[in-house]
Amino acid sequence: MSIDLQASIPNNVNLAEDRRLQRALEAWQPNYLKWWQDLGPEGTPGYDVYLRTAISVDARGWANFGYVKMPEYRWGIFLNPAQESRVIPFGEHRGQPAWQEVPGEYRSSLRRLIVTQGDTEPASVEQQRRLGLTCPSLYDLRNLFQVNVEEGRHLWAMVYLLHAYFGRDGREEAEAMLERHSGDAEKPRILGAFNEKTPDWLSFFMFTFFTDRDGKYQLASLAESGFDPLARTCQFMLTEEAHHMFVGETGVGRIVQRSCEVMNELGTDDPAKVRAAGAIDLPTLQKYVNFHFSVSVDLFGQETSTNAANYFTQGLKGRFQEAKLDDNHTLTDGTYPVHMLHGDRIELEQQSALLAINERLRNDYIDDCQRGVDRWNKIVEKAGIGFRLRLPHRAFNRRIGAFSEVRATPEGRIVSDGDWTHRSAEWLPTAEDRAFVGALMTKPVHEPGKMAAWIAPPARGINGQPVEFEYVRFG
Ligand code: BYC
Ligand code: FE
Ligand code: FE
Repeated sequence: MSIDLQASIPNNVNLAEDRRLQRALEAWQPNYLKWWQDLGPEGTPGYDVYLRTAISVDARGWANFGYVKMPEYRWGIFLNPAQESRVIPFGEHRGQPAWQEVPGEYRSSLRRLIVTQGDTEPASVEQQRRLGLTCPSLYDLRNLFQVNVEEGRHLWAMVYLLHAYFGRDGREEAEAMLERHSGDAEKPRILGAFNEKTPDWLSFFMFTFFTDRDGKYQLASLAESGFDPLARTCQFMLTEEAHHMFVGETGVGRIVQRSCEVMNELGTDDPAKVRAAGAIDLPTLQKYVNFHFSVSVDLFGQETSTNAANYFTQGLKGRFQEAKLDDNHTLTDGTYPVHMLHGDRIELEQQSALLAINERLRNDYIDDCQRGVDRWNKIVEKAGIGFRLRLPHRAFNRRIGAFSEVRATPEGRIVSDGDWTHRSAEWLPTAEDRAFVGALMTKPVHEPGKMAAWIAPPARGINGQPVEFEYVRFG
């Protein structure tokens, strides 16, 4: 299934045959481009970037690599091919034909899910806006821009659904996507993590590891939706998402590797000496893990949620890999163990499986994060260093859900406000830590193949190109 790249809005949904929709999207497009210019990667319109562009949505090779100026990137609307006679896979409508139009009674719920998803995409581009100015290499700069243009396309994916299926209020929601901004006091982005800053490259790699991974799990749940256009849109977005998590995992992994090399060269595990040698000490990396993990687990919502239960029963949002789960896919009885707060103790408690949908997805997510952390620890182990990175307890530093009411250590012990104030500098990046990391990254590295001192080179380049390939030309 190939994409019409020559159309003013590249697509594989026969946009040319729907003049009303085409006009509506063509009216939105200039606003999008203005937003990209104002709040997308700063100072980059003239750059030629070696980018991957989707040209087909089938499994065999959908990507085309070449130099592109980002404002000319082929943003568009790409859905996975329709599955013949697909049925709703879960909930009370299970087994009925998947919806090709929005069911009237679920209109506002669906719109809300699509808006929440869509809002995160431009938010992340805004958060990453200035990182290009301090890139550690051309290879990394190119990866940042690849992530940025794809998040821009993910916004297109949701805006298409709003315009195509939600009439006037869909159009208004599409406009509002470009009016809310990350960290804006008056009109912030919807979800907490997307109003945090991504001020430096360590934060960027942590963000793409932890927060883009929330994207993976949320998109996978929406890819099960009984509303077929949403399911197909999200299925294709997931193919792009994999690269974002690759950038995060290998980015942090290369920093870990460089830190270990410096420790071994100097024969020390003294953080001050590692810092003085221009690398990031492992305890500081741990604090960044603690921060980004905790704001990302918040993105899964409350431990027990009637919203999530309704989305599931109504057939709008499923579970991760729904088809692989061995139950009746309606969850009318069934229980699920949930971490609950009892006074100052955290205990696993059986709850209605239906109410526990968010917690279940959070568990799938945490398991996946743990696998990545294990791979980072392999690097440390191989270097012969005793330190291990760890995910903090899910109760640590929460703002959403039951644990937002208490203070918990990274080990999951509830402590007093006084203890927290006293000790949180051991657990979360301090202003001084952030200043140190920021100061390491004041100058960009633009020489092909060269890396900043705080990060090891990647194992290989992009698309079979060497690491020293000229991934970005500044023109
Ligand atoms: N911040 O019943 P609950 C991505 C609100 S990332 C602020 O648990 P629900 C990407 C909640 O709205 C993926 N508010 O909520 C990554 C509710 O409000 P009301 C993004 C929050 O609905 C990197 C109330 O608290 N996609 O793609 O079950 C780069 C009660 O909570 C937060 C999606 O999120 C929060 N963190 O669950 C680029 C998928 N959490 O009803 C892109 C769509 C909860 O009291 N969204 N609240 O007014 C959803 O499925 C759900 O909205 C959530 C929340 C899972 C987020
Ligand atoms: Fe995305
Ligand atoms: Fe992403």
